[in-house]
Amino acid sequence: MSTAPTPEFPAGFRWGVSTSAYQIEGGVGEDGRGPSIWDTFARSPGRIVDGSTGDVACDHYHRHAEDVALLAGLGVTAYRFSIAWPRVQPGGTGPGNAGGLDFYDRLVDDLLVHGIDPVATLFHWDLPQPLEDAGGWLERDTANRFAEYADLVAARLGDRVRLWITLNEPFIHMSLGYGMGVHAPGRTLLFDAFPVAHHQLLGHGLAVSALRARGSGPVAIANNYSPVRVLGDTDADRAAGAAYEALHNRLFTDPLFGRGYPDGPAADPGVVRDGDLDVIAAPIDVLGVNYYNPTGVRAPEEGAPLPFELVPLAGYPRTAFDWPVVPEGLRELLGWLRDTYRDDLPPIQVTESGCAYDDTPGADGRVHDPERITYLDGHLRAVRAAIDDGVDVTGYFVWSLLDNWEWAEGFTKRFGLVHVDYRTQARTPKSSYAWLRDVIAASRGPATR
Ligand code: PNW
Repeated sequence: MSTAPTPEFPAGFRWGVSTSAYQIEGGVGEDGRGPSIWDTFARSPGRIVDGSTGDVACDHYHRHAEDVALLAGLGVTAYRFSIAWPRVQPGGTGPGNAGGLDFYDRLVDDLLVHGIDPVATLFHWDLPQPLEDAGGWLERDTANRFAEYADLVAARLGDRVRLWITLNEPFIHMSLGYGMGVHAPGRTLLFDAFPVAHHQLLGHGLAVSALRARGSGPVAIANNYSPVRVLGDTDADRAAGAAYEALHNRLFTDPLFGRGYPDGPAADPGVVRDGDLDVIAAPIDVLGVNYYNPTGVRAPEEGAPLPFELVPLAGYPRTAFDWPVVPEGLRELLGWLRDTYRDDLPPIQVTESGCAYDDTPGADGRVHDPERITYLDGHLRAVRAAIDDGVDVTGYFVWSLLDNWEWAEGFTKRFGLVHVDYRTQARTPKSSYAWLRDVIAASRGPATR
């Protein structure tokens, strides 16, 4: 970490933390919630490294008041959470479930009482199981169901949510969920998963219209991006880099800005119908950017199944996930978005940035996580540098408030600013929490506190 204080940010810069429903809520059988694909997936033997499920997770469903108090103590101006579709519309279609809607209604009100902007993600991967039984995102109708669900939520919360995020990381949901089978629903279709990309994007566009029709506040999508580092200097290496860039960085972004699909992933005319691209290009107010690390790419071996080979980047510190720590990659990425999408690009908010480390309480009960402080300091400097480069970045959300259930990794990866003891559910703010609190306070200044 640099010894200079973390730089200040423009007035009104949004300081936040992010979570998602299945990763923190628990309470899976309560108040009329229906099953999600993650309930099913986590129960299938061998899918989750520690054999755990999200049945209890951080028990946020019962401890939300304590968690909002932690947000208030941190001084964030926004909290990004996700709404569990199976909680508010258990069948994936039809009437809403009052018990589920009431939970989010209370959460939103509690945030507003504490002066925290509610930022609500509508889909963070927990599809109602009945929709998966009907084909999931491989089915076009799931896009229509998603818009109907967005309307239902907006009817209840639309007057108070300050930023809507339609989808979280549709690329990861497609690739790990439907391509590789590492996430729910556990399908292994590789490139045949393309309809999942189109139907998610179509659902996004239809949901934007539904939210607008309700007069709701600003709308965004949260994509994950990874700057591509081409390793090697042959034309084949560069072509591999371009192929990976099209898949990871452009497939879910070019169509948002009226550019259609990039070359490569084939836009099957049986899937992409007339008018769909106009629906998908409905204007958005903010682009949500989730950034973790760059990707090393080179040409594949002859006859390999993929048009690129991914290579771990050497020479960087690594997190407990073995992901390289490359703060300058965030500045590079923000510049790439500006240079690629130019006048079409709305303001950006970094909707996820964070790291997993093996944080354990010391003998004094405190949790020291200096690596996370170094990580956040570096990434905030990268955002500040991008703003100085002329990129319009209006917010930064840390993943995550709490240690939580990290999908296929179960409870083995701790991303939180707050440590969670999963036996007692005790929350212990880590040293990074105190550090970030001070950074936010210094940046916001006394007048806005
Ligand atoms: C994101 N990858 O997922 C999600 O939005 C969060 O729910 C998750 O907890 C967080 O990042 C940390 O993993 C990702 O394989 C999952 O590159 C996998 C990848 C990236 C992001």
